[in-house]
Amino acid sequence: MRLACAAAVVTAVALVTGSAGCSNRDSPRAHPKRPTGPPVVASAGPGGVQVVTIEVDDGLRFRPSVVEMRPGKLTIRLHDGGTTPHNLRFTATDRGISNVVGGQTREATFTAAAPGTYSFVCTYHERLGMNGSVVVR
Ligand SMILES: [Cu+2]
Repeated sequence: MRLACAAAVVTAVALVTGSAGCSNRDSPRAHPKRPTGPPVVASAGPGGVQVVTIEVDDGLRFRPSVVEMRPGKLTIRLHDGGTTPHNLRFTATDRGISNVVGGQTREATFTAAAPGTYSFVCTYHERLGMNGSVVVR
């Protein structure tokens, strides 16, 4: 299984580097996956790229936390409606979307050619169960 980053388009905000606040002291196993609702099917966008918006806020959850798509390209728009910074990182590839906070939206387009489940986390709040997955059918 492979999830490749095809392109990254960022809204007009400063590029944030690094991952301050990340800690691996606690095992993620202590906080199992808890879907925040039913899976959401990514919608068809321009050029055959599938699109989904994932909302985050001070509740420390991805909504939706499970996204379903067909094999192909998926643009994820990560919108933070709160004041807590978040990011999104696919655990198998270390690719994802860097910090959003305070009303910002960042998006990136990924290619998932093969069916499978691709897990992602917010690296800041992984230990608190902030995780999700893209299911390619
Ligand atoms: Cu977070």
